Amino acid sequence: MRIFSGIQPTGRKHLGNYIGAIRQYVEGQDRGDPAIYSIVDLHAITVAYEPDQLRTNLYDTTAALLAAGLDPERCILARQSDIPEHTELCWLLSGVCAHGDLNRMTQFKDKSGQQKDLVSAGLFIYPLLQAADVLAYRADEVPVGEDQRQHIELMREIARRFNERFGETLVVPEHRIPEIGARIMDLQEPNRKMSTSVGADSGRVYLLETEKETRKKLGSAVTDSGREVKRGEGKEGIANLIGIYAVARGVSEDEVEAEFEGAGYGDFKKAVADAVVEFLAPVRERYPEIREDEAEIERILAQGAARARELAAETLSDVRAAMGVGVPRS
Ligand code: AQP
Repeated sequence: MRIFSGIQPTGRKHLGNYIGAIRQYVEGQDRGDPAIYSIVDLHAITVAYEPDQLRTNLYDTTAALLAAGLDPERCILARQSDIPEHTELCWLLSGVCAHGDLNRMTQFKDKSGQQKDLVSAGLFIYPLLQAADVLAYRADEVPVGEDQRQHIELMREIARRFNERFGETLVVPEHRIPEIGARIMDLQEPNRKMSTSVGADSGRVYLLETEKETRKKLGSAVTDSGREVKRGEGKEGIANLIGIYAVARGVSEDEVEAEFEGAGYGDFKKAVADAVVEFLAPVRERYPEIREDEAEIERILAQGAARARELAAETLSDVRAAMGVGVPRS
């Protein structure tokens, strides 16, 4: 089974990214044959950004993934822009991707509204590049958080349409969305997902911040006027904390409710903070040493790119042949 997922080198990764995506990557590296993880720098240029900052963020994100447990000997870890097959396939697939489908993408609607100076064409075709990222490897499975469901549906549709038009060439991938923690909510506005670009810092726990900061944010997470540690109508804040605690401790949400029956919100929040601090401690401990060695990060990415390119080139050769593009195969 081939696994592929991409993660943007944008800003500092948060608990939502860790629970929804990164933790699944680590688990997938022994199931994947292979598991391919891409730091998708070409996606990050679709909104306003600084070139120097992009490079720094790329090292930060790669080091965070390694610190989280990705092992370059057990998976392929590569930088998207090192593999030109992604962008070539994006263009080739544009012939079977409906403009109307891209127009319906809710992430584009949300993100285009946030842009101050320019809504780039790249932001509009972002899901098409994402489809190319996955389809280039004929991946069977794509681990992502809930917010990516619509994009995965689109890439499935693109693969199906390609195969109908040009013959069976691409694999129609399945998403892998975690049962608990698929949508970690903002701690201050629990009706909205925890996000890199929207909301105050106090609403997101960063993967790499101090224990003190994490405790403070979880301690002041918005709850409700009730008392019971239970999920339910109007209890989005508590439900979010129940999900976070369940993931951090590796138990079910029902078990969390049973454990905290009769406890107050204050005690519960303290327990959540303890659990999250312990959950993230190994990543935080390993990170500084890994991040320091940029030459080693580049070596790992180059090794990953070489392996990834071999796989992507095979698909591209078949796609070109099926589409009647380029020199005919002998
Ligand atoms: N709140 C979340 N809960 C669970 N999973 C989440 N993901 C993102 N937010 C949550 C998952 O993280 C992966 C990486 O996402 P990305 O590469 O798109 O990173 P990003 O855009 O920098 O992160 P955000 O927070 O999603 O940014 P905004 O909100 O600014 O767009 C994906 O698998 C995603 O599902």
